Amino acid sequence: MNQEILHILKKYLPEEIIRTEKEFLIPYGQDWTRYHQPDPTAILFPRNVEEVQEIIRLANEYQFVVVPSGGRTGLSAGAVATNKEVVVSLDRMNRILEYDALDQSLRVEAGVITQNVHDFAKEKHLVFPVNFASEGSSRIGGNIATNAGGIKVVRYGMFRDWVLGLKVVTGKGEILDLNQGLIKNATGYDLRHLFIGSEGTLGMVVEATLKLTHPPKDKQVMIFGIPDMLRVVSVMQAFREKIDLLAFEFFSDNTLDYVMEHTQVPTPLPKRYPFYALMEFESNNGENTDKVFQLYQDLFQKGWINDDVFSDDEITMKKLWGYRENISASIAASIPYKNDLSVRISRISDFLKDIEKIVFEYYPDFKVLWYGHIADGNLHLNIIKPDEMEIHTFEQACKKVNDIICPIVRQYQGSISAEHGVGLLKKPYLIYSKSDLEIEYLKGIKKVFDPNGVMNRGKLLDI
Ligand code: S2G
Ligand code: ZN
Repeated sequence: MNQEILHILKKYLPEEIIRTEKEFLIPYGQDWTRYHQPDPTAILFPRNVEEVQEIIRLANEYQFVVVPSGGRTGLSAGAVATNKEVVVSLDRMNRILEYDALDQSLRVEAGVITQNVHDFAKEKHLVFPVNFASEGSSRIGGNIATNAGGIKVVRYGMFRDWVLGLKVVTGKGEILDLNQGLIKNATGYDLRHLFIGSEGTLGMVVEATLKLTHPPKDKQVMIFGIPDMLRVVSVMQAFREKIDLLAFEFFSDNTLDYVMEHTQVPTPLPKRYPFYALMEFESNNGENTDKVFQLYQDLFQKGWINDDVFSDDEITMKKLWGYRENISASIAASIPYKNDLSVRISRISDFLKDIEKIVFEYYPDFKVLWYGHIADGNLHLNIIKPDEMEIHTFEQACKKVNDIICPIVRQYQGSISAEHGVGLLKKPYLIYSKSDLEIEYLKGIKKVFDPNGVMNRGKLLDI
C-alpha cells in the first residue's frame, strides 16, 4: 500500500517536499512519547496553504491518512505515525506574516516556533501570555491543535483564549478562514473553537491570528517550602484570596532531585521540604508585596509554610522559574508515564487526597513525581519507569492503575487530559471525561469536516 501512496505523492507533488529517508521517517513519525514504533510512508514539507490543500485532496482521492506534525513535542502520541500514514510537517510554513499595532495582533503561519512569537511580542513591548515548558521547540499549529495551557493559565487562560483568527484546511481539502481577527463576532457557531483542541482530526491549522497584550508590571516570584501536598492547596487558596496571581505552581521534593541533577543547580532553599510552591504576582506598587509578606508571616506561624525565597529581579526570577520549567526536560530520560489530570479548583484538595491514597497503594515500587498548575486544578502525576523494567511492561503496569485513577477523575467530573490532549495514549480513558452521547456528537462533527477519515485517523476517536 505505501508504495502506491508514494507513487501518487511523487506523481502529483513537488519532489522537493517529499522525504522518505530513515533520518526523516523516524523523528518526524513521532512526538515526545516513546510507546509507539514510528512507521510513516513519507514526510511532506509543504511550503504553503495550496500544497497542504493538494495533499489533503490527494488523501481523499487515494484514501491515505495524513498526520499533521508541528514541533513534535506532544505528550499523548497525537502526532505519531505508526501505520504507513503520510506525515505533513509545518516546518517550512514558519513565517511571521503580519503585526497590527492597533489590533495588538500577530498573524503567523502555523509552523512558527512558539518562542519566536514570544520574542516578536517582546520587541513590540507586548507579550503573548501563554507559556509552557516546550515553547522553545513547539509550533503554533500544534499548540492550537492541543489547546496548550502551561504556567500562566490562572491569569491568562488557555491557548484558545488568544486566537483571534484561524485558517485551516479541512479534512475535505477546503479552506476555512475563521473569525478574521475579530474580538466580537456573534454570528453563530464559532468554528474556530472546534478546531482548537481538535488534534489534527478535523483538518490542518495553517495560519493563526494571535492576540498580544501588555506585559504584567513589576513581577515578583517566591518559592515556598511546604510540609505536605494538601497544605500546598490551602496556601494557594490563602494567597488567591488576597491577590491576583500570575502563577501558582507546585512540585514535590523528589521532582526537585531531577531538576537539580539535570540542570546542576543548588536547592532553592537552605533546607529540603516535602513540597515546594512557586508563586508569581505583580507588586502593584508594593501593595501586593505587603499583603504577601503579611500573609506569609501568618502562614509561617501556622506551619503551613516552612521557608521562602523571594525575588523581583529578572535574572533571579528566571532561576527560580527554572526549578519548575525544567521539570519536563529533567525527567524525560526516565521515560515517565504521564497522568495530566484536572478537577475544579474547589475540589482539588479532596481529589489529591484520593489520588495520593491510590498512588501509595498501587505504585508502592515506583517513584512518583507530583507537580503541576495547582491554581487551575491541573495535576501532573508522573510515574518514573524503573531502570530495569521493559517499557511496555511498565506501560501496562501504569495502565492498570489508570483503571483505578480514571473512575476517580470521573467521580470528580474532572479531565483525564487537562492540557496534553488525548491522541492515542489517553483515548481509552476518554469515556471517563466525556459521556457516550458527547462522544457520538464528536464523531458526528468529525464526519462533517473529515468524511473520509483522512485526518489523523485513530487519534482522539476511533475514526
Ligand atoms: C508541565 C510539561 C509536560 C510534562 O511541565 O507543566 O505540562 O508533563 C507539563 O512534563
Ligand atoms: Zn503542564
